[in-house]
Amino acid sequence: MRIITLLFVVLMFSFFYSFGKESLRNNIFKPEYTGCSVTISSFPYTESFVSGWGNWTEHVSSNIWQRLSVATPSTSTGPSAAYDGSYYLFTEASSPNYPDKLAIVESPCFDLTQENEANFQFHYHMYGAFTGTLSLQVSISSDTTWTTLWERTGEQGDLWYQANVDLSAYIGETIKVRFYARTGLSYTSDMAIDTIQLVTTPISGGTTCSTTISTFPYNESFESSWGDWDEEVSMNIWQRNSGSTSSGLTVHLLLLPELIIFSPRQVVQTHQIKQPLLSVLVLI
Ligand SMILES: [Ca+2]
Repeated sequence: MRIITLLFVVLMFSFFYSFGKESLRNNIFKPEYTGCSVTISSFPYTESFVSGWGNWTEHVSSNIWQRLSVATPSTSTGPSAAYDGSYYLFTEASSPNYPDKLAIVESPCFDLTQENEANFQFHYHMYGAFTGTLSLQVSISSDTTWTTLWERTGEQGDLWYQANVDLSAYIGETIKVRFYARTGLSYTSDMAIDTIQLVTTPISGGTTCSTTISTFPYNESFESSWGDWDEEVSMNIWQRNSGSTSSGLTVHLLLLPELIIFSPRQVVQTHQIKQPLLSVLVLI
């Protein structure tokens, strides 16, 4: 009987200890709505963190999101420089900020009540063997619910990528967005963001048809030019070439969706990594 009683006490202690830890965790990282201290209603909106954090704020004083102008302190993770200008924000994943530590940085509010179109653009950098997850979430200002609109998990290569997120579903609302990051299993999880924009016009090159092909079969071999293919704005990663590439260690391998090239009717998805071997294009 004593043994049964002892087991019961241990089980109850274990339950309340776990519950307490989870409750504490939820309190610390409670995703509550924090109001609109600043509301942006003039577009296009741009923030490159040139002179500070702009109107972006870290949500829970976790001090994981940091503003930096040089390479992140740890090797083999994080960018070596900003995408634009000198400064960017990144998750400092060095101890004690891993594993699985939550870091949130929130935008000001954006008034979309007078707009007919809205696209959110940003550059992100996720380099490191144990890179965690970076999400972009949105909330209507009168709501406490956050909806994930974009998400990447794991290493994406030592590159800055551009993400374009359609906010047309939020036309007529005042919204706030936030970057919701979870660090990975080690310090090699420095995830960075830079050059954030909210534009109320169609995204250049991505959503409009500069040329429409209506005669088939269609063929493009890039012999004399790019044809009617365009690289997405400011990427400058795709290049037209003959012969071998200048480096034998750079290849393109399909791994995750990343809009790089737009044709009149097709989108090419590609992912660039540092390991050599293979080059694949997939049309969807
Ligand atoms: Ca910048």
